[in-house]
Amino acid sequence: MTFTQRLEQHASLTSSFLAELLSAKVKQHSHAKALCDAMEYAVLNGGKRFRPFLVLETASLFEIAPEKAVPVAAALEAIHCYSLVHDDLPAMDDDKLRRGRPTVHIAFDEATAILAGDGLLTLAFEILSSSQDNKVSQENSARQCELIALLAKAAGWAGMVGGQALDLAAETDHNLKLRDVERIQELKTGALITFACEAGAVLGGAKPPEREALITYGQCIGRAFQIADDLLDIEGDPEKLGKATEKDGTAGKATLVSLMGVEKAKLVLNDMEMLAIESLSPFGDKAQHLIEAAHFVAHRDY
Ligand code: GRG
Repeated sequence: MTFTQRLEQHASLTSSFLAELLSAKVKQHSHAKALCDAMEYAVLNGGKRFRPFLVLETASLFEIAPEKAVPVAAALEAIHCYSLVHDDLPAMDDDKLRRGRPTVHIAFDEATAILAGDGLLTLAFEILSSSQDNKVSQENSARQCELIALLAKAAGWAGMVGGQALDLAAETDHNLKLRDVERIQELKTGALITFACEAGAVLGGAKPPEREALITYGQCIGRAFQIADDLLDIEGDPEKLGKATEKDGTAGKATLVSLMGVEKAKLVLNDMEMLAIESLSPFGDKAQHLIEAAHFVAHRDY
């Protein structure tokens, strides 16, 4: 199976899980139909589902079947989708197009978009805390609590939300150094990607060195993901990306690429790909799909 087929297979499993869950919610909460519709619109609209892929693949290193890991993958994707909805709002990036369609506040309205984001954030923790598979033994209960705490930290003020706050403040700071931008990106983009990789280790009861190896992999992939995103903002095709490009340059915003230059950024991107692949050495051939994922991140065009 090629990497793309594997990515699509995991995406479809995650999408089905979320679609079923959301359609059950629509039936239960028909009084809040616009909210439920907006949540569905935000989640079931394509997207690479790269973070769920990382959860399912890292879990599979420990023989955890995709069906067992999918609640964690879906919870993480719900948080990622919420962050995109809120990031697109007029008070943040003010974007009109996401995944090739009008953003949630354009398709619905601003208040509904805010609530849909809130609904998806809390849905993630509902999924993680009520997943039956995670409850069958005391050991699994401990892993479930650990996942909840890790995801809360990765998504919250000391992770993605904190990174977004620093990113907003950075818009008016013209003295930013490379280290400052790296820190912002580590939090804003890297924290959820690193969580995705550590989650597989937690689900699989990994030994400490295996868990460390997957955290390192996640950190390298996260950094590569952001450099690739900055490069796509300059060199990418808006139609393929399903969103506007050249936003950072127009806003005069410092990015990893604007501070390093395109050539150096591409070298660092290659280094991150290599370091990510090296970190997988404890897993041997079992990590083939994760090796391909590192390549995909560094060379993606969407
Ligand atoms: C509003 C709390 C809050 C956080 C926003 C995720 C984020 C933080 C902002 C999005 C802005 C952005 C372009 C970040 C760069 C990396 C990124 C998250 C890109 C989008 O992720 P993909 O490429 O998107 O995985 P798909 O659509 O494939 O899911």
